[in-house]
This record gives sequence, C-alpha cells and structure tokens, in this order.
Amino acid sequence: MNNLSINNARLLGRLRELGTIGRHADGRLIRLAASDTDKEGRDRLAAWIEDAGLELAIDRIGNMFGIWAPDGTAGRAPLMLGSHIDTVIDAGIYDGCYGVLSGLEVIETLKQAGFVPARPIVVAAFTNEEGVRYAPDMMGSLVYAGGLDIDAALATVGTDGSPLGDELDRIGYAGDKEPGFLTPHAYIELHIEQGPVLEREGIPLGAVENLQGISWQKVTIEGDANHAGTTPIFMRRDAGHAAARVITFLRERAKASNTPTVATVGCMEFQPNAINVIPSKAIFTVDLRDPDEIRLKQEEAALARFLETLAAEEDVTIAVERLARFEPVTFDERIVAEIETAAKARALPCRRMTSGAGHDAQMIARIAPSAMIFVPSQGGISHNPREFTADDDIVAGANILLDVASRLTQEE
Ligand code: HGY
Ligand code: MN
Ligand code: MN
Repeated sequence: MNNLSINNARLLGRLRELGTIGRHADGRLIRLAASDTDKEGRDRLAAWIEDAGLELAIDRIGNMFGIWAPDGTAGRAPLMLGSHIDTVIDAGIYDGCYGVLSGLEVIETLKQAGFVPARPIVVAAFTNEEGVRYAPDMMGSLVYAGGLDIDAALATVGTDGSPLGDELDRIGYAGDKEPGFLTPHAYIELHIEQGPVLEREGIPLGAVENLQGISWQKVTIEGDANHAGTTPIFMRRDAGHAAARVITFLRERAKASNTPTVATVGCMEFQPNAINVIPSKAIFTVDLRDPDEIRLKQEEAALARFLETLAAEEDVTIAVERLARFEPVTFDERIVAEIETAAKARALPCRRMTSGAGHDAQMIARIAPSAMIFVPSQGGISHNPREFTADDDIVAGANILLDVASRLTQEE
C-alpha cells in the first residue's frame, strides 16, 4: 500500500485535544495513573476507538486496546502499535499520547483506504507507564508481558496511599481481559525522543535499536531533629545535610565518568520540614540509568558503598528500598531495518539510536519482536510543559509508522 499517508489534521487535532484533558486549575497537565483526570483521558480515547469501529478491550490492569480484526484475520497474532496516555506532573502533550493516537490514526487510515491486512492490527494504551503515582514505571506493559504478577500490581500502594486496584475500579477501568490475552506478532512504538540528539543533528527520524537500563531506589535517612540555633554543627545528626551529600556524590560521579551514566534525585521530602528544625528524616528517590548492565551494577554498588560511609560519617541510619530495576533492552533488528527502509522510501534522513527513557516497548519486547521510532524534541525538552515537536515531524513519524505497519501486516 504505497503513497498512502495519514490524515494530518485528524492526528494533530486529537493530540491537541487530548492535551487539553486533565488540566488542573493552575493549567498544569497532570493525568497520573488511575486518577480522575486519567479517566477523562481514557474516556476520550475509548470514544475515538469506538467511533473508528474498533473493538474496545480492557484488561485487568486497565490496559486499553482498540482491535481491528477484519474478516479472515481472526486467530492470527496481531500487529500492535502502542504507548501510554498517563502523564507526569506538569507534563507536555506529546509523551506517550503521540504513539497511541498515531497507532489509532494508522488503523483508521488503512481501514478507510480499503487496505486488507493479513492479520489484526491493535492500538494499545498501557496503564501507568510513568510510574509517578505507583512504582514501577511501565507497570501496565510489564504486567502484560508477564514480568509482574497482576494481583501484586493491583495491590501496589501509591504515593498518596491509594491501592492501584481500588483506583482502577473507582474510575471504571478494571477490565475483564487477562493481561497478555493477545500475543503480538510484532510491536512498534512511535514516541518523541525526549532528548537532544535528533534536533542537534538535524535528523527527523530515529530507528531505536536499544534502550538503557533503569534503577529506581527510595532512600530514607534518619538523624535527629534539633534546634537550628542552639545545636553546634559538630553535635548534629542532620538527615538533610546527609541527603544533600548523596545528590552531590551522584552528580560528581556521573560527570566524572565520561560514560552515558545518568543519575537523578527527583523527589525529596524532609521531616519535620520546618525552617528552624534540623531535619530528622530525609526521604528521596534515586534514578540511575546506563545502557550497559555491568556499568549500571557498578553504579548501584558505588552508591551502596557511599551510603555506608555516609551513615558512619554523619552518624545517621540509612535504609534503601528498590522501586524498579530493568536491564537494558535490545530491539528487533528486522523491525529496526524496516523503519530505516521506510524512511529511505520517503527520502527522510534517519539514524539509529539508544533510548534514554523507559518505554512500554522495552516490556513488550519480552513477548514479541519490538522496536521504536523517534521524532525530534525541540530543545531536547520533555516531562515539562515546554515539550514540543513540530507538526511536520509529528506527521513524518506517523507516516513511517503507517508504512512499517502496512508492510508488517502483509507478511504471512
Ligand atoms: O521513566 C521513564 O523513563 C519513562 O518516562 N517512564
Ligand atoms: Mn513516554
Ligand atoms: Mn514519560
């Protein structure tokens, strides 16, 4: 099915419309997994799926699927095009939503063009990709791929003390399908790069061949609350100061490493959190990533050693809880090559690259050949309301998804 193209206005219009759903009173876009605003986004997507004449299916962890299974394809493993529509706090409109809405757009374009696939095509929106409210991230696709027990996932308690299963029930997205009910023939995820590489090199497309390892930990440091004015420095058991030393340790080590290792302390809570009280407790998160599993393990070990030394030097106690741990993933070479071929056929420059961010594709790669397509992020910015990708790049990426999808659904 050559020289077919997606409906630009429909895709761009839906992307912008979904980006208006879940705005808080201060204008920030926040659709945390299984929240009321997540429900609003899900309801809109469900309506688009049904308006497109697809079968809407929802599994027990709330993963949503739009299934197009024309006559003669029943029983064959589907091609799955997916991503997520949950967001971080104060998010942009493209992260995740672009891949889901492009998957739907590809199906509608093929359907309306009278294309006859040899297998079903499914668009998927996975629950809780961001992991902000419930850890780990990519939870819905991890459960779907059999990497996390469904009941354990539903019992996960969120940062607000809510069990995920109760919240999915409450918003009406605790579905009846067993996770994994469809094993894809192949999975492709179209996503914004969320980094600076494509824009810096002036290249509109990335054929993503691998994705780096992720280590999430929660660290709790306990010292003693005491008076900020009367307590001599050498008599303090200052949990806040100890936490600050961890942040500095991680940054200095990553900077000095001249490897792709990255480290981030994204959440920090002091107790009692009062201006004139030495913090008795510091609770914070550590996000460590590296494309190389051995190096990632070395970074985790180096942090563990530093925490031991720190506890002794600062006379504090330190407890660590693992929140997520995913090894680096290599995507399917054949699909990566299909993406490059499709880009060449449209005379669009394309380069192979590694994903710095986690994605549902890394989980579905456990059960099906998977790969990703990236488009540039302006300024490399993401997880930020200034996240932006030019319309031309949005359309180009979706057309490559269309081309690869129509190719992969014609093979026996
Ligand atoms: O954490 C990540 O990389 C993704 O945005 N969930
Ligand atoms: Mn994403
Ligand atoms: Mn994200």
